[in-house]
Amino acid sequence: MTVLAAVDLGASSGRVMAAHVSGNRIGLTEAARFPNRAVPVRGRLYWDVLGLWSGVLDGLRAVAASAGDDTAAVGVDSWAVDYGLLDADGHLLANPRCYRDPRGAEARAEVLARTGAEDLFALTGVQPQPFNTVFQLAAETTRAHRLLLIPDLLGYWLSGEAAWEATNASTTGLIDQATGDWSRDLTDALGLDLSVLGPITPAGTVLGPLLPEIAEATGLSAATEYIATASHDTAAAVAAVPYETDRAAYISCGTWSLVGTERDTPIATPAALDAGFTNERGADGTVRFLRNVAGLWLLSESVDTWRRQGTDVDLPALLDAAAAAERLRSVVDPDDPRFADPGDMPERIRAYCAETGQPVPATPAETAACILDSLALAHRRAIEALEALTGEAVDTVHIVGGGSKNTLLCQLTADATGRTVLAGPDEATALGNALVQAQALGLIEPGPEARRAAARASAQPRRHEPQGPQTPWTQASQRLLGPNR
Ligand code: ADP
Ligand code: LRH
Repeated sequence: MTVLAAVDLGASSGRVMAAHVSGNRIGLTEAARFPNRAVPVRGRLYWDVLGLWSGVLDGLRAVAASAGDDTAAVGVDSWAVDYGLLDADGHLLANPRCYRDPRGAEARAEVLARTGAEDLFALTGVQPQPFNTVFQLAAETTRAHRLLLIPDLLGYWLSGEAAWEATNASTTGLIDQATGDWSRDLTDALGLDLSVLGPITPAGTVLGPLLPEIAEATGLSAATEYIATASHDTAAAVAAVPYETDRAAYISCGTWSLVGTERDTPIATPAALDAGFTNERGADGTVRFLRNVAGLWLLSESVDTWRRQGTDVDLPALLDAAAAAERLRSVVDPDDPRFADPGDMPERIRAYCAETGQPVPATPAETAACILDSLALAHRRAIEALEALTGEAVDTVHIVGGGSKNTLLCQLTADATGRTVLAGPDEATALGNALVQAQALGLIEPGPEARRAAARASAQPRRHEPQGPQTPWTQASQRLLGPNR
């Protein structure tokens, strides 16, 4: 049986999965998992990319130990927008900055003052969020030879080949959506050095075998290929959605909730800009029209805070207690900028509730209930905006990623949206990463339809039907979020 190693680096954890391909079905086994978190130093926020690299090598060793020469290929995906800069000899110049680092917001204001938000959105199709690569790069002073997005950086270390994979490149805010290539007009206008970027590589390109020293260090065969898979984690997750109808939306739910659909053409209108939507590229060049909702970040930061303060919190027990708590007692807008930085999330939630005249969540259970009710409302807001902007009705919502294991959030999303929720796969990103690799090797037929059939064959989603009246959700939504937010 052919095995593919799918390396998936999320903002909260990295994992290496062994993907066993049999016919058009892929089964995943976890070879390694390691925590990931941004590291603050002197007011800056970095990723420990070398710690992640060590975790990846450990994981590849574990794949080699179990699958040996059956391992045909390796592919890496990660969160979007962040990058490492290399010198002319190919060495890393500094630790990559985390997208939550404060520098992007200031540069964003300066760039938008020059380009205008609507014009920049019309050019790139990318929602001007402070963390976009374009704003981070505008804040850089370092002179570099090359810029590689995180998965391309790890791919370079594994294979020796530099690539600029298309799905992740599409998140940078540096691409002209009309041509699909880096926008020279934009980089010239902003004084950015286009020479640090290279040709865009389509998802599913075989870059070549692993470097001999990597094969030796991991025990993988020297014939193992490195594949530029759909390297944006959200693109990989969307590539693994087990669609049952063509009126379905997805929520790729982990640190973020990415709520959207796949389309043939972008929507880069002022209305889409105002509603917070972005146009990213899918594995087959489709448009992933989606909105970033803050996601389970609020919960994971809360759990970290309680642990730092000496209260050990068990996630399943916390979710049971949140399920038993009163619904919609207090709600927050998860996308309020005050929740974007790492820190004491429960305190910020208490302050928000006090300011808005709502009961202040006192216990972890009440806080978790507030977060999950609020996320369900934010999911509803995004689905409604999606329908309004696309003119297409959504009857089913697929929740994929780690958040699909949160049965309470899935049920609340069904209740709040009034739509069927299909939950899973929870490792959709690794599955999509492996599906794109399998197609690149000809193990699965090419094209989106064959991949969707393989995604369906590989996943058994859990069904949540909406329960209870819609009215409390509608009222909470209007009260707090406003009709169009
Ligand atoms: P990322 O890729 O952004 O790091 P994941 O897709 O791995 O995120 O999802 C991580 C989130 O999934 C966690 O923050 C947690 O809230 C949720 N999660 C993980 N395991 C479980 C579980 N067993 N039950 C409920 N939620 C879970
Ligand atoms: C999710 C994700 C998302 C981006 C964000 C920076 O992990 O890739 O799609 O917007 O990280």
